[in-house]
Amino acid sequence: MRNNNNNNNKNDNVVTLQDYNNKVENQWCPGCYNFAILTALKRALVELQKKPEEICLVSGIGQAAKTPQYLRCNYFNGLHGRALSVATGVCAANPHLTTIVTTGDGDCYGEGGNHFLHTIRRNPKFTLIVHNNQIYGLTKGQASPTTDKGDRTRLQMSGVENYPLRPLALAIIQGCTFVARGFTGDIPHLAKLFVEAIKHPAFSYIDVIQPCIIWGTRSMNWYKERVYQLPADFDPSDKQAALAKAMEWEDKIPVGIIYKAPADPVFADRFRSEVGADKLYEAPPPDRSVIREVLNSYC
Ligand SMILES: Cc1ncc(C[n+]2csc(CCOP(=O)(O)OP(=O)(O)O)c2C)c(N)n1
Ligand code: SF4
Ligand SMILES: [Mg+2]
Repeated sequence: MRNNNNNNNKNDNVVTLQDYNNKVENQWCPGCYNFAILTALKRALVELQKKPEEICLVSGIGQAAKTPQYLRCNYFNGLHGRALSVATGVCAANPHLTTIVTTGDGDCYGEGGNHFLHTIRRNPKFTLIVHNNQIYGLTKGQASPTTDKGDRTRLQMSGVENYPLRPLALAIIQGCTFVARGFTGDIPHLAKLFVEAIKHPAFSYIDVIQPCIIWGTRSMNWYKERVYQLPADFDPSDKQAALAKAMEWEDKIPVGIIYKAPADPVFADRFRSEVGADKLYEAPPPDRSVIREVLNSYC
């Protein structure tokens, strides 16, 4: 795990946006809506007065998955599709860290689709933020599981043939107790959703609409014409109503907290009580010779 800490010019106890800035050169296209997610996430962490050393960001591979490198905090940039497994391990080992996964629709719903389903069932205490641009951005424009049927991409030149995944509905059905959709066209609203998700005492999940201005099949204007905030009288504890909202797409796209329920006991607590591994993060690392012996047993 890395700590990209290169900002040491502050010594008071109030956390500010400045605390999360680092000097890593950003590789996203100018105007990419990933910047909106980065800004909203920093604002949320400041709102919660979380210190950078209390945060661990985890990602897989892709444009979205570069996000952890652009905040000054602990991070783990792992294999494609495997962010959720790493994050589960992080919060099992150290439940005092605020663990957040920031990754893409391809990474989370395609390569990592299996982990998406089973992580929800396992219910670890971390927040999953999916930058959903409905495309494989980094690899230059192939359809992802959320690309709409009929949309033409660089690879699917006659239009995508498959039906798109409906990940929010899947999450509700699988028992996720915090399911939301955010929009990069409204950063203050997105930051509020992040705050609520991080405060949720179990696995929380936000799918964020993030148009890719280079390879995406839908423009920001297309989304703006359809996105609406859930009304104040919408009851997110009503599962059937939430499922209906989670399926809404094309003509109207709701954003906000779609489903919220009382949290079940989280994975790390169950895990620690099962194996008696309290304060696992304080345990010394195992002797290298022991690890070598285990590895050699596979040769
Ligand atoms: C095992 C494996 N398969 C494929 C790839 C190639 N690859 C890298 S990123 C990516 C897609 C990323 O799409 P998404 O998660 O939507 O991120 P975006 O770039 O759109 O933000 C793919 C297929 C890889 N790195 N590893
Ligand atoms: S290719 Fe798309 S997702 Fe990637 S940085 Fe550019 S605009 Fe953003
Ligand atoms: Mg994508």
